[in-house]
Amino acid sequence: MNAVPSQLIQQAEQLSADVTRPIPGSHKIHVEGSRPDIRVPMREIVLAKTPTMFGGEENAPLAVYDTSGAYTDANAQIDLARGLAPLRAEWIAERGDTGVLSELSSEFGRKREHDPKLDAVRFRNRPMPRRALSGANVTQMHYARRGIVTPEMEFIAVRENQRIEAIREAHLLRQHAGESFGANIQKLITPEFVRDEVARGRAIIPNNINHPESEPMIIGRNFLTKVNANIGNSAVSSGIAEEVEKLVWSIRWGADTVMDLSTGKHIHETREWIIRNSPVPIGTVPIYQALEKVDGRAEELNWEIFRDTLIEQAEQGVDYFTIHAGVLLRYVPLTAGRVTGIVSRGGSILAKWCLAHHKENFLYTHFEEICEIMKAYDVAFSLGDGLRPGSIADANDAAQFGELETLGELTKIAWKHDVQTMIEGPGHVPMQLIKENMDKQLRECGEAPFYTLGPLTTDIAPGYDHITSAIGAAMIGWFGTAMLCYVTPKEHLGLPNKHDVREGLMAYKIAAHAADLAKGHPGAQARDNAMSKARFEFRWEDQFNIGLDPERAREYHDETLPKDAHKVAHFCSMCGPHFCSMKITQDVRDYAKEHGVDEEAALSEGMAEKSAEFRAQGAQVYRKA
Ligand code: IRN
Ligand code: FE2
Repeated sequence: MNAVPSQLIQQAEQLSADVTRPIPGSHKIHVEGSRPDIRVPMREIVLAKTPTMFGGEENAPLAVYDTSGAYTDANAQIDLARGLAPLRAEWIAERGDTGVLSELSSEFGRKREHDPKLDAVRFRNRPMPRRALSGANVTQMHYARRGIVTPEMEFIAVRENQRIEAIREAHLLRQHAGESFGANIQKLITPEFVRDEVARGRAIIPNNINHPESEPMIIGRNFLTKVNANIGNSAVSSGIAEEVEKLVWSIRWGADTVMDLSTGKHIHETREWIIRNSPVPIGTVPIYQALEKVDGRAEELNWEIFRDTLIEQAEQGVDYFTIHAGVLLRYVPLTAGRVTGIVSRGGSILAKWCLAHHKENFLYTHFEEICEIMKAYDVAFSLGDGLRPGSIADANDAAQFGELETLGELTKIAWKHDVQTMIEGPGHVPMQLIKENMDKQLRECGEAPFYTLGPLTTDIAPGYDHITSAIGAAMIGWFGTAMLCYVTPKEHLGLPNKHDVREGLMAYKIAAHAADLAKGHPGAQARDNAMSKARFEFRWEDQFNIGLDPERAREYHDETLPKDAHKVAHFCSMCGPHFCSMKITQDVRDYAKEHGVDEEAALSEGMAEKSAEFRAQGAQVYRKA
């Protein structure tokens, strides 16, 4: 084991104030479940009153889903070298089906390659690493299938609903606005519904028993659409400190899970720091570390090295593994005629191995043994799309769909072991071919959750691939994809920095939320309604704070109207004071009240007046979006 320089550790002990600054206009709240240790985090946005003749009408605070963990909680004491509080430790221990690793014999018959005692830092909050007792299966799917509702499932039900008041508020607004949208808004998510979805494999709860610091979340198409952010160092950049910062930065902007794709130095230590300080599930691609262990020579990989890597990472607490077990020897020649060949890192490593040995992919031939490891820690599968298209020209071809069929076959094997499974998807796909991907995935993989990378809907915009791909992500999310893997503006160009991570996440939060609205997820509409109402009532502060990025919204408003007085003004610089459509509508309503006419009549009268005013000024009016 190579030692980690102490200055790397010291840097990692502090976070810059930049990543932990408070999120404006809101504070963290916790909603209690049926027992006091189920405390579901949400962010409550405090709203101003609606101005009325008698001083104002209250607007109920808005509770929104929050992924940022303790980092935005004013009361939390964060010490990175101690690690986050292990909030699930009790739930895991009380099930009585796991034991402390150091007291168990090694069931997987290997000598421990990584001795935790050698770790440079021991995280004081971390409970002793555990594993399932011999013969036990500790997956949430296993509990679900036996009818057990776990505290994790209840936590998720509360979290997905975003508080009962928000739902009621949405219902009221719906009555107000007519029945045209949000038909499902009254449907509440219950713990029993969560259990049922997990039992039938339509949703997964990625939470390794060795990551008790995580706040339970669910990935499935009948729940809020989730977003994943990729971080991780490479041989040419980043240390441990930067990776912990990227984690905290990602969850601040709404990442529901984070994947550590490190391939550089100190992979084990970097991952340890990330997991111990992460309130969201962490995913990895274990073949990357296995490849490091054979100095980058793919043909020297073998099952034993891979298995030991899986166990090492499972003991650390990785919540889901990307496993490229569908890259079969016979599919590799199908990529020969492609414009961009194989673009998946993991896929290309395994294709190289298969060709070098002229043997079947060892992840495929050892799949049941992998399942045995997964169920001893409750690590979920993210079955990798090693043959995804890397260009518009290659979309939906024989190699891609052949692999998808194999992933369907593997899903059934994983389910036989009650191992939670999701399926990775493309890539680059033009809009007219996206639906076919979703339909085929649901059919082949028995409705296991789909987790897609975009897809990018065109190849011609390097520098803007967060946009080319968010278009595809919104579509496929609407069709039923459960989690969207973000793409940053640096895609195809370089390793993303903090700015890129924020831009990528915003694009994907928009795509995910647009999909939730279209699907009528309970609670999604409430935030839009609150925003629309604030906008109509010129509550500028509220408009900034309800948004996905309050800081950006305020900054843009400040550019032209920086004064405090402007934050209550009944116009903005887009149309100016005389041409604001919302202001005009309000004038029309006042006019109607004053003159005792109905709104429609007032509207035509009012508009005629405004049109005269407009012609008199000869100004140019920009249409508002
Ligand atoms: C998601 C869907 N398809 C691929 N992904 C992600 O792409 C995967 O989860 C991982 O984070 C990243 C790189 O995977 P490859 O290139 O090794 O397949
Ligand atoms: Fe690409």
